[in-house]
Amino acid sequence: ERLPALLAAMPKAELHIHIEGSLEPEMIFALARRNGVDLPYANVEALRRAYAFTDLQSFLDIYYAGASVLLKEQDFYDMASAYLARAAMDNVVHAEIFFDPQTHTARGVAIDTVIQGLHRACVDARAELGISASLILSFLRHLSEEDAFATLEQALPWMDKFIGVGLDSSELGHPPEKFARVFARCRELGLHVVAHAGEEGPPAYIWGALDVLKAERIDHGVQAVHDAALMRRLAEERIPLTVCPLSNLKLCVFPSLAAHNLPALLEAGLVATVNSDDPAYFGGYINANFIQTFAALPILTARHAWQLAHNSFEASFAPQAEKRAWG
Ligand code: ES4
Ligand code: ZN
Repeated sequence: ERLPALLAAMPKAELHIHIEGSLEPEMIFALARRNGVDLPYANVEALRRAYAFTDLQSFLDIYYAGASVLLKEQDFYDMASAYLARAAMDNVVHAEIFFDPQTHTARGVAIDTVIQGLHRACVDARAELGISASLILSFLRHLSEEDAFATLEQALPWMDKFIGVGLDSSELGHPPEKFARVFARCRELGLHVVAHAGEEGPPAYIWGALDVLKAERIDHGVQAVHDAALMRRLAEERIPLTVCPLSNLKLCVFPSLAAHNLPALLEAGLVATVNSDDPAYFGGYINANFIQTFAALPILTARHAWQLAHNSFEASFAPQAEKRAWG
């Protein structure tokens, strides 16, 4: 079978990866030791055993606990460097990486520490791995819009080190409209804007992300299939969806990969992409997402593989010339 080899070897862009979700249990324990942070888990195996999620919130509780070991600039550098080295092995040539500053500033870590460490890893990865990497600052939607504004304010001196903003964390009960003003300000500042919507939330949240936040891409968006008018809108405006199959499986959005709607999204002509979301927690990096999804859905062929790789470049915020060179 040559399809897994093609999926692994094809150059691709990764557009939906939370850098805090790339923190492997081994690195969590190494950083805990280095920084003298106490963890509520005895060892790596005990932590891994806690990775049995039932929904988004059950994951987020453990994900925020894992991030508590990140204190120094070098910690953020080491985390992002490890991800970029791993992504390069999967033939990722371009990555747009979410980071959650509020997860760190709430613990007293300066946003300068976070951004400088992550940015230095992106610069070094280009020189050492030939991978291009950009950062997207993501607001936590379970916190207030006022808190998001304060975070944007703290990030202003570092505006040249991130290309856009996103919206993540607990979706249900926190619709996009809650962040209308701060996203308007981000657009005025010339930042790209994306938002998680339609992961667990209804199609109305995807409409809100498009109409109110003016999101250029929708992260997840898999609930769009329940709204025919929305599907037409996404197809006509070529609004990309950054789909994360193993994330959807582990958070019980779909009962199995065989039940995933990626084929329906592609069939409807949407600019769907495949991404890893939180690879250390969901059991695989981007190539594992491709290979396991294609194995579970034999309707997907080499033609779909090419389409998904092509979509990942079209959907990226890389300069037009680079997108064309990648294909
Ligand atoms: C996330 Cl899977 C997912 N959904 C929403 N917010 C997130 N932050 C990190 N992973
Ligand atoms: Zn995500």
